[in-house]
Formats: sequence, structure tokens, C-alpha cells
Amino acid sequence: MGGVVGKAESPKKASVPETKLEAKMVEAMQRRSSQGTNVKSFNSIILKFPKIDESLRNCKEIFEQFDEDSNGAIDQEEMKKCFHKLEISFSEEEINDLFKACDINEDMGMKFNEFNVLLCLVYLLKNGQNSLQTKSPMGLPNLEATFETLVNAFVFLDKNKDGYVSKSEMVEAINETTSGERSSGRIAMKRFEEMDWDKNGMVNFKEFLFAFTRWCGIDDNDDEDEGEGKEKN
Ligand SMILES: [Ca+2]
Ligand SMILES: [Ca+2]
Ligand SMILES: [Ca+2]
Repeated sequence: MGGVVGKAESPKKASVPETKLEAKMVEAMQRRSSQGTNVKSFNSIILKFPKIDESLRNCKEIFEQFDEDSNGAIDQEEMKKCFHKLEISFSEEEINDLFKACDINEDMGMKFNEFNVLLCLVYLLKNGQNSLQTKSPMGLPNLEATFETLVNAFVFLDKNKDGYVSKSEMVEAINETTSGERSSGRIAMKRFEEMDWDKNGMVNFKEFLFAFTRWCGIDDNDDEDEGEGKEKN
């Protein structure tokens, strides 16, 4: 088919950001999308899963460090201290919004998976905020490299650079994959459905990240199950 899809058509109600922070998130993603991505195929994203998984798991140490009372969750006070320590500045409102956005089970605490998503969103918001950016705005270079990979994966999927991945963009991304891995297409569609919580046909970066932590098996209680260890090449 080709051609530009008219933007007037669908009302896309749910894609209107709910908070200022969410609007900023979409803006940041649009900015990133306009810069392009180094991801070339859907399969290359899938191949990166084990490495991303490993890196996110290493984030556990950071989590434990900031979970001062060791109750398995980072509350707002602990989060503020965490930001302070990482020299990340947010307004009170932004902190509240960020916390709410990531506290998906609404228990007023950041579990490990929520914390992962939170940090990645912080990375997106803080990286490239000013043109004279430092290489590592959070001082966590390894983790930030992983976040960068996730951002790139999202940008690859977001073909029209509007800060959301639609179902048709997902299909497009899969169709571009030339290596003939049919099964990855089916997996991808299934994953899209998993990502799209509110079933509005659009996935934002936050939804994408939560889905990712689930695929990687990072859940609130991170039990020690050694899955079939996939060799990375
Ligand atoms: Ca705590
Ligand atoms: Ca929570
Ligand atoms: Ca899009």
C-alpha cells in the first residue's frame, strides 16, 4: 500500500497523554525517533533479549541499595533519595507522576520490575534533554546502554515517529524481516497484544517496557529459576 496515513482519520482517544510527564515521554520518544535507530530487523531485537535480560537483572543490586528498609519495594521517599544520589533532578510533580505511572499494581511502592521501567523512563527523559549531554546522565553506563537498546528497539517499531507503536507498525516491522522466520511474526503479534493493555491498538514506551520485563521473566518476585540458558552469539 504505501503512502502516508492521514492523521485525521482515527480519533485515537487513548493516545492523548494523561499527565504532563506522559506528554514529555511521548515528546522525548518522538525526538528520538526523528534521530533514527540502529536496529535493522525485528529478529535482531529478539536476539538481544538474553543480553537485555542479564543487564536488567544486574539492576537488582541498585534496587536493593535504594530499598533502604529492605521491604522489597521502593517507596517515594526512597525514590527521591535514589534520584538525589544519581543526581537526577525532577520537580515534585514529575516525581509524583513518574511514581504513579510506574506503580502499576498501585501498592505505593516500586517493585523490581516497576523500578526497571522507572529507570528506563528516567533515562529517556534525561538523555538528550540538553544538547550538551553527558555520555552517562545517570552514572550507570552498563544499564544505560541497555536502556539505549530498548529505546532503539522502540524507535525501530515506531515507523511514523509519533511516539507510539501501532498494530500496523508492528506488522510492518515484522514484514520487513527478510530472514524468513515466520514464527517470529506470530510471536510478535502475540507480544503486541500482550503489550497493548488497554487494547486501543497503540503501545507507548511504558507499556513496551513493562512487556519487556515480563518477557525477560523479571517479575515482582524474582525467583531464582534458571531458564534454558540461551547462548548469545
Ligand atoms: Ca522500601
Ligand atoms: Ca507497585
Ligand atoms: Ca507510531
